[in-house]
Amino acid sequence: MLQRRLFPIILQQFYPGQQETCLLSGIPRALQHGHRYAWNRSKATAAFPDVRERTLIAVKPDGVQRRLVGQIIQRFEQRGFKLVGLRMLQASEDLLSEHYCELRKKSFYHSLVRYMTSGPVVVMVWEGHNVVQTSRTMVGHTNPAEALAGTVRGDFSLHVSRNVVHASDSVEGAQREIQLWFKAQELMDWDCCDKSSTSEK
Ligand code: IDP
Ligand code: MG
Repeated sequence: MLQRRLFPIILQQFYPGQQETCLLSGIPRALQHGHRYAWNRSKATAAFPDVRERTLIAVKPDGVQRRLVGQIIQRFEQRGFKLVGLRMLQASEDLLSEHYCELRKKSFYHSLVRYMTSGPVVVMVWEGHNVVQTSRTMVGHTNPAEALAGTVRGDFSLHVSRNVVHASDSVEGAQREIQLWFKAQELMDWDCCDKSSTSEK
């Protein structure tokens, strides 16, 4: 009974059906969606802490140019995450301005967009337990000079303006970015035959 009531809530969490814009990015989520959002979220996450948590990982143009796509995919596969979406594309300035909407006022914003449009990117959606936080750790500090060895940025890059890879920084951010880069039908639902070996669930 409880599960029947919670599943639609969870589906709404992960597939809200509407592409959000950044126009509301300065406003707290609970206010954007009303109190029900906050209530639903806390109920849903309490019952199913990480059901189908997904994140957006992108190999940036420098990573593609340097033929690092395979090694980056391998790290996420090796860790036990499940690949549910993959696209190679030349990103437009419009898409990047949505993707990096929080950085539009930064001094480096225009050079960031130039860098991100300088060649194709490979964008992926990965799924699994705590994938957002774990992938941030795997990717490493924004500035490669501070990134630890063993992280993607710590192993493959030198400078903050060429840091090889993007990873969403929160569950909400991941949902927004996934909707920006992928249509719902481009994401694959499939069962990993080894899922009981990588997680209890
Ligand atoms: P993140 O990629 O680790 O989440 P953000 O602060 O969200 O870091 O910045 C987005 C991207 O903007 C960085 O990955 C990097 O490519 C670029 N960036 C951030 N800070 C600088 C900077 O000081 N100079 C140049 N580029 C920067
Ligand atoms: Mg970021």
